[in-house]
Amino acid sequence: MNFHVMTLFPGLIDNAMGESITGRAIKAGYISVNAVNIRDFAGNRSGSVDDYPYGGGAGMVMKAEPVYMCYKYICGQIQERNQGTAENRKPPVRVVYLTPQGRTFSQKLAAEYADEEDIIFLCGHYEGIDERVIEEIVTDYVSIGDYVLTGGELPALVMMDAISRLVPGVLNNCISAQTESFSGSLLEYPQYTRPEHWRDRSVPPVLLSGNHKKLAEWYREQSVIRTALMRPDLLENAELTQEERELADSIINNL
Ligand code: 6GU
Repeated sequence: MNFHVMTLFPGLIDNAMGESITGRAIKAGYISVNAVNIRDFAGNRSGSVDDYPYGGGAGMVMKAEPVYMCYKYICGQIQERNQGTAENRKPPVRVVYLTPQGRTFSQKLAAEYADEEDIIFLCGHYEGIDERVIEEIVTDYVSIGDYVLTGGELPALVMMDAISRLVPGVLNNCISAQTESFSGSLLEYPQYTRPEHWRDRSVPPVLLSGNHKKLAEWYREQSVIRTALMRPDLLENAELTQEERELADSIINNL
């Protein structure tokens, strides 16, 4: 997976992605991060990338041409890399514009993006970007939730994090990406580590039993209970047995 990010703050992207699991995945070659500074394509000595909005109003708008030149530069990099390979015959790379006006990001969309070879993110700042370059290059409009941030960098980082952990090899235990929260529409069961007794709380005895069948049943039951308590809305799309459905309903009806 090759992430490309058009941004005015490439340091924010590189520094965040360089840490923890994504940092390790970059070093190991499972993912790459190419943060490109839109300011490098300002095409004037002052390096200005924004201007006053036509029609007036508060704030500044990012100019079309620097964004377009930045996009063309990244397309050139991708094309050069794919020269003479089968990748060269693939459909055009998706360009994701981070905007609170977009569709809400989800685990399903993360899984869809994880299948792509390249993704280009466009991070806006100021009051927005000249609509014409958005119309020209953007394929996907994505938001990370119903609140307004100062720019698209944090949303791009959120998305890259969620996508990265679905790329084969990034997590050392390949089943953990699947079994965790949201895959299968159930939340994750609670986890415990040593000591067995902490203050006046003990680890559930079943976890010490070593009985794998009992353990699997307990994990599953805890996931159902937890989802019913914390996110009953998720149960609509969950695949539950008759027994599990009754357990969930009894929890919801007793709230
Ligand atoms: Cl993608 N961008 C901005 N600026 N604010 C947001 C967002 C994106 N998603 C939620 N809030």
